[in-house]
Amino acid sequence: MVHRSAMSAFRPGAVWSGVSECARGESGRRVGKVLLGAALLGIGLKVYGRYRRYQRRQRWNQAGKDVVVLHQFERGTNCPNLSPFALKLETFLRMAGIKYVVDTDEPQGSRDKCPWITFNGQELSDSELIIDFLTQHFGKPLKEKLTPAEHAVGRAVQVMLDEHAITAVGYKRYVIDRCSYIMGCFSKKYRFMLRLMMPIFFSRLKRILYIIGMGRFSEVEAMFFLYRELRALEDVLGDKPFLLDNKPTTYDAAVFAVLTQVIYGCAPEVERYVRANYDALVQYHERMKDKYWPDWERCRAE
Ligand SMILES: N[C@@H](CCC(=O)N[C@@H](CS)C(=O)NCC(=O)O)C(=O)O
Repeated sequence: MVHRSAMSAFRPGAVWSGVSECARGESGRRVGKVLLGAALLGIGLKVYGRYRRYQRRQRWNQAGKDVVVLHQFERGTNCPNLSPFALKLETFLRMAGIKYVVDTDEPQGSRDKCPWITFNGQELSDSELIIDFLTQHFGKPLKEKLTPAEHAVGRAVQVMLDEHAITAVGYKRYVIDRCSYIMGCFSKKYRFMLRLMMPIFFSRLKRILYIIGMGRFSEVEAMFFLYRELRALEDVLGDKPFLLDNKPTTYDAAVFAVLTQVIYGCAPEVERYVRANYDALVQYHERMKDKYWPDWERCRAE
């Protein structure tokens, strides 16, 4: 009964005439103007954004034949990149001697992930797919001589680090420590943006890490996983100078990038613990750094 009387009280015609009467009044006209202005501003910004996007692409397409435009986040204050995937790709480009230029205007591409590249007018994303593509394109520039079993070990180590160890680092960096250390590792611009977006950024990341599973562990448990994986990495490395061979292979790019995050981009106590307990990994990291990042100090944000 109540429902029916409420329905009969609702007359669309009456609502419309109320609205149009209001719109004809002085305040109604003012609201209309504001709404129109906001809509025009929105359209204008969208058109301008598209134009800037088009201009950027024109510029990137002129980078030169076979020159990679590497789109990634800005440099960190104590390491070249706080994205392990971007650092892996940039390290690979250096290892393979592929010419590249860096862009930080649009660090996330069509899949909304960093890194991505523009290469001979083509856009590609995902560090693994990009490395595979470039390896084919440049005719296996690293000249690796690995057996299928060694490739399998390399792949397993890489997945362990890229898909698991790094989630423990992210959990520590952003959720457990609530960005207290990592904030200072970002460039000025990113620090400003992160502070502005903190509540949204934090709750999104917390939810993602919870869904993945890492976010359900205590700090002790998360660090247990991380350190156990570093020990496994050290066991695979053994006495060799590089992960699988006397010469670096593609897998070393991934190992180096993740170790960089662990040592330089996680937390001071983690860095101290790793330096005290994983000497072989620290020496390995130094070896890769000296070989491929002689300009490490220059590749740092203020
Ligand atoms: N599988 C991808 C992972 C890339 C990735 O997750 N990048 C992170 C930065 S470390 C990112 O773009 N995150 C932004 C987001 O997910 O919104 C790759 O290897 O390139």
